[in-house]
Amino acid sequence: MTIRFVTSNAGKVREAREYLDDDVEQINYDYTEVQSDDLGEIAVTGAKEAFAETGGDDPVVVDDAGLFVDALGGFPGPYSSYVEDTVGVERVWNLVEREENRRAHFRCVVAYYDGETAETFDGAVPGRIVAPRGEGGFGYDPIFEHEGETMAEMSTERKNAISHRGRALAKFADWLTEN
Ligand code: ITT
Ligand code: NA
Repeated sequence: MTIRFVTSNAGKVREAREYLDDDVEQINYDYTEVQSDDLGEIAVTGAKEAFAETGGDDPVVVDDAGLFVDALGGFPGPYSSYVEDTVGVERVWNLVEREENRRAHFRCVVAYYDGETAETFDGAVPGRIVAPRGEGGFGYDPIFEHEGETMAEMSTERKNAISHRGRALAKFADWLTEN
């Protein structure tokens, strides 16, 4: 089976390819991101729209993720993409730099839709915000540290083993095998 991963983010596709046995094809379709605090709702709505608008029979997957910083009341959360594009990750570190509590977590929801069945799979990973380190990964990876390493310092395999997306992909892969 081919899974059509609807995203503009090649980093997500790289991680999914390393995780899933199925073929993963990137589809650059810009689905509507509904305004919601619920990553699952955003992803399912996007998956249904992408399936309807792009044609084709292969199932689609949409992945909605975000960084939630405790000391900032969960910011940037659902606005993570906008914040990365406008202020950038270095300045998110600057916002947290003087805080005593630098805890944060990443969340990810993978939504699957095949024209009939819609399913979501989620994952989260705790960590802390640090000064940028590392060249790998993408997005907020350089400022997100988990067990002593930033996600940008990890191999894709290591990131998948512990990350929000890896956990969501693991549930998704189990579900695919059972269905
Ligand atoms: P698509 O919506 O096209 O899939 P996107 O990069 O905008 O691509 P999201 O809205 O899910 O994807 O991502 C929200 C932000 O969080 C965005 O700035 C990403 O770079 C970042 N992000 C998502 N997953 C991440 C990860 O595993 N590590 C670091 N940053 C991540
Ligand atoms: Na998104």
